[in-house]
Amino acid sequence: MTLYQPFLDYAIATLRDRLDLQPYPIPPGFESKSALVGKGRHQEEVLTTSTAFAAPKLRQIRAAHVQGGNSLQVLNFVIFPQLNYDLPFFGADLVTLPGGHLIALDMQPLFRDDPAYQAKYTQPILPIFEEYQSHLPWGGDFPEEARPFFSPAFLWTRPQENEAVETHVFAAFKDYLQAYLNFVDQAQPVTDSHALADIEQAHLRYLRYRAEKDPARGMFTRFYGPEWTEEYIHGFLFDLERKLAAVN
Ligand code: DBV
Repeated sequence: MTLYQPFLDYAIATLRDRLDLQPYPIPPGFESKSALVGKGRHQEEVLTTSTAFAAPKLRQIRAAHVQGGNSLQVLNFVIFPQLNYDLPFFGADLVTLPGGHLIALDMQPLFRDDPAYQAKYTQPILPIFEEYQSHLPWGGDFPEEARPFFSPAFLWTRPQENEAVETHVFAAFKDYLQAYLNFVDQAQPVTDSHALADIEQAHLRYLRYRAEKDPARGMFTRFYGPEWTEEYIHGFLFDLERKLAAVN
């Protein structure tokens, strides 16, 4: 059992329980990828597996799980709503590297500075955020240009111990996911054409940023090469532009 497998198992079981899950296609060759990394007795297999679903109101629910031994574990889990809902993105980036853990967990807003949007999608999360802040203090240094994509309830922390991940981070992950699914339950379709255009722009802004700045690009390129990596990023992890191009 690896550090983030229980997170992924919990997420899938919860999604099955609360949503009408449908399959979502993973491009051939990207469901599972492995490479041998390092030399001699430091050699280690690095396995990356992908999971994806769709559901009513949710365009793509997807996870990338990297397992490369005790000092390399990643679960990147994102939910992209359909473009006719004003729902935020559910974003979890759970990263374990030789230097420790790096945890990012948020309902990433479409419209960061809109007070009505904050009242709807951030205020209800603040009590959960505050509950975990004492155990999971602010993680410090953070790319300034990423700030518009995170809410005031952004849980960003760098715990040293596995135990903090297995207890507090896991509990926070569960609470954020349940709260997100409450938002999904309540969401009503948007029909106003101006509002729809704003939502599409917000999705594209987010997605272009993440595809361009993906902090895992260097790691994936080292393990699996540049071709596989670019196709994984644009064809699976952040695929909206491809999907829009395919229908237009
Ligand atoms: N991050 C991803 C995907 C990953 C992934 C798809 C599948 O978006 C992993 C893998 N994140 C990953 C790795 C690192 C980080 C770091 C491997 C470590 C990179 C390294 O140190 O070499 C949140 N993730 C980070 C960082 C942040 C995030 C802020 C630190 C990066 C830095 O300090 O420069 N999540 C990440 C992010 C956004 C988000 C930037 C922006 C919207 O949603």
